[in-house]
Amino acid sequence: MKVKFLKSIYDFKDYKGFNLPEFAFAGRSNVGKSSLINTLVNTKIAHTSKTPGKTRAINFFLIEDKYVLADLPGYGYAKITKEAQLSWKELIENYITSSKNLKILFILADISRGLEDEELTLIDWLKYIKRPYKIIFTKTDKLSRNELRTKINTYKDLSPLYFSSVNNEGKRELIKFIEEAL
Ligand SMILES: Nc1nc2c(ncn2[C@@H]2O[C@H](COP(=O)(O)OP(=O)(O)OP(=O)(O)O)[C@@H](O)[C@H]2O)c(=O)[nH]1
Ligand SMILES: [Mg+2]
Repeated sequence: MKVKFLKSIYDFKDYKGFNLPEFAFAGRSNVGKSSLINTLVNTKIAHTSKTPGKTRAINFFLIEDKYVLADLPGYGYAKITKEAQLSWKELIENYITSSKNLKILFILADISRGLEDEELTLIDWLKYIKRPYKIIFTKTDKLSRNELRTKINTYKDLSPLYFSSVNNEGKRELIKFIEEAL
């Protein structure tokens, strides 16, 4: 896949859009947003880390000269200052409410944790502002086949996607989902 880094923004006033459809990845810090982007495009273009709080800006990547992926900073990471937490929150919320090109917001959640308060609050808010979203459960490689089957059954009403950056599970389905949304 052809991929090019476009830009990082730390402040929403620096966002002008790219006149292309955008897909953004939100989720708790360390859930695997940057890893997912790298897996999707077969390139280590987004920075990843074992330490939560790695992605501090919104990073935009151009894919196949056709659409844009946005890697958002993670939420729910307590070890940064209140001030930084608020500025990330503001950046993410401004982006989600104001981007005219945002097609779908992907909400990533670790399959082992499931959906917690942060995810449920985000989903309620997206419904309220009428923004399309899709849930992606990450790190499916950490579960046994049986555990995974149980989870798939539990969450079937949400029609989520399942993804692993370790064994590429769900990669084709996610690409297909994006292509169909375009
Ligand atoms: N087992 C497993 N580990 C993963 C997977 N995806 C990511 N990780 C690991 O989880 C950690 C965090 O990954 P990142 O992709 O940096 O997470 P992030 O959501 O971008 O984190 P922030 O930028 O801090 O918000 C790294 O140690 C990754 O190697 C996965 O599918 N399976
Ligand atoms: Mg990241």
